[in-house]
Amino acid sequence: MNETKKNLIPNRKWWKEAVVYQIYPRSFKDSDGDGIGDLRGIISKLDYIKSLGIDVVWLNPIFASPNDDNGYDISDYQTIMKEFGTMEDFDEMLAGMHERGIKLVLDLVVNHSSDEHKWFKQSRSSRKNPYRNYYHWWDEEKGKPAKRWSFFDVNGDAWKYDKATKSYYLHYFSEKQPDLNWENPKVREEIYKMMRFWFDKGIDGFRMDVITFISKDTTFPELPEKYHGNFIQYYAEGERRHEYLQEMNRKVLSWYDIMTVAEGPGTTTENVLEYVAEDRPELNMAYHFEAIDLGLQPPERRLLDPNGWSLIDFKNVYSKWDAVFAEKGWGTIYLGNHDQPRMVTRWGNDAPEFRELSSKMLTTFLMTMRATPYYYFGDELGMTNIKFDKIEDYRDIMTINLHKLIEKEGGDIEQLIESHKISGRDNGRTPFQWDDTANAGFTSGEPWLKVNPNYETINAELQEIDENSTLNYFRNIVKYRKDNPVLIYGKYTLVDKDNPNVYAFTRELYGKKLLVLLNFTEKESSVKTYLDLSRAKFLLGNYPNPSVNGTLKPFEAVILEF
Ligand code: TEU
Repeated sequence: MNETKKNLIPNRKWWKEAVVYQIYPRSFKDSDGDGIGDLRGIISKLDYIKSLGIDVVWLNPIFASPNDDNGYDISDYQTIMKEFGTMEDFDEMLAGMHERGIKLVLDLVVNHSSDEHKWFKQSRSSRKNPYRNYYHWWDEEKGKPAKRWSFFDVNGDAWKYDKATKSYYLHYFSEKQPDLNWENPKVREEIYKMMRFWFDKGIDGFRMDVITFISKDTTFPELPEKYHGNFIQYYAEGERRHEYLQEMNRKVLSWYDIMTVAEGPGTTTENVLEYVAEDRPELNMAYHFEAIDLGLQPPERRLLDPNGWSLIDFKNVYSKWDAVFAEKGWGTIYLGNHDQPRMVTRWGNDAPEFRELSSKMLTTFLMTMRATPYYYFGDELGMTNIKFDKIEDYRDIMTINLHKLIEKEGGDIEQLIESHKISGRDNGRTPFQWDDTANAGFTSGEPWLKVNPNYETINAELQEIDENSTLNYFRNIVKYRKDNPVLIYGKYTLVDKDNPNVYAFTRELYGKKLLVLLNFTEKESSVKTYLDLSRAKFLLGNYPNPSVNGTLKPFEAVILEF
């Protein structure tokens, strides 16, 4: 597309045109042999990251933490986690990214802190302490507080009794992750000050952890009936959430050229624009769970019903989410992250004959939708779930504590273990597979989480030299997206919507029309496009001999132009 036409596109923004690459620092590259990835490890791989063609790196939390939840429990927001390195390492890493034209987004975890944060230590020390009000306390004289569900608690209880002051404190996540009290203006000011510290250092944005949960009704009433069975929705509907985000925007975000993305559990197509419409203004983007949770019943336990979803549901969800942003706001798209299993195992097929094909097909999906793609490190290699069959192999507090909880309930442990082979979070956290040397070249020590034994055949080194590898496919399609604004801004239209096997859609912009065909099954499948395919030009696909007649080979992906 020529520059004049490009200039006609309204509301262009760098973060709409970006491909975000998410790195889980603990598992990317270890530089000092302690078995834990670190910032110097990332520095040593900056040229690899650059070679992918991505624009933005999002790093999971890198701040001081006792690591009850791998850094999502922060004890000091302005210090680097000791396992990850020092502030000098951070500065060098940021400069190295910027030199290469890569932006850096950090994780903002401010719904809760660690119980080892100095604020909480003060807060729990006495009812009269000036920091008392930084967290949510319920004094025992008031009786037992109304039930709040915790994601990670061994009893599922978000209230923890603290003997020192004879009160309960609130923790939606683990008991080492007490929820901060956003109703207290001092807490908000502390957070804004900390955010400015990082922006002044030059970072390019924040991914905001469970930011939808920050506002709470501090009278803590019984959970209203309509939320029974869906407490996530309740947590995400705190009355003052938008007031806080608008204040944050006014006082911090609007002063910098940065991007923001809400982790948005509980966001729906009905309310997402309240977070991301330009005229609010609050945040730039949000990511939802409606698609990624398909088949998980209930989502907070990640028990999988393999027949609990169909491709039709999947298409409906993505189409509905595309439509929301027709006039305002902007979407996100992802199929994997550190809270999710590996994309190819969950949404494709990780058997040897289909792994590469289905990885490439899913990558094609992510790179051709009208939304900013968030691509999870290792998916470019087609890394697969490790599928632990015993609880002892897990390191994730979520799986470990769910195991304890279900055991206490006398529930079905077998179902948990089997489901978590597909849905467990540690599947997406195994070390990056660099080469076929010991520990996949990730560490010279003992890795903190087992390396997937398939590293001998699935690794970056082998894929570098194979022009048809999933790695090189990813590089090509990233470049292709960036060179073709129709894939970024073009109108999306679902085609053959009732087709149970093929996801087909068109993208159109200023006279250019692309048709994307994705076979989500291991069978040959046909699609009715109502377009004259004989006129189409083949642009890109995952087979050397692409199908151009509407009948697709197993997991085939093709992009055609009209
Ligand atoms: O995740 C929030 C969280 O629990 C989501 O995974 C979601 O609410 C759930 O899957 C519903 O299906 C964030 C981080 O991404 C995660 O790693 C942390 O453990 C958690 O917050 C606590 O900080």
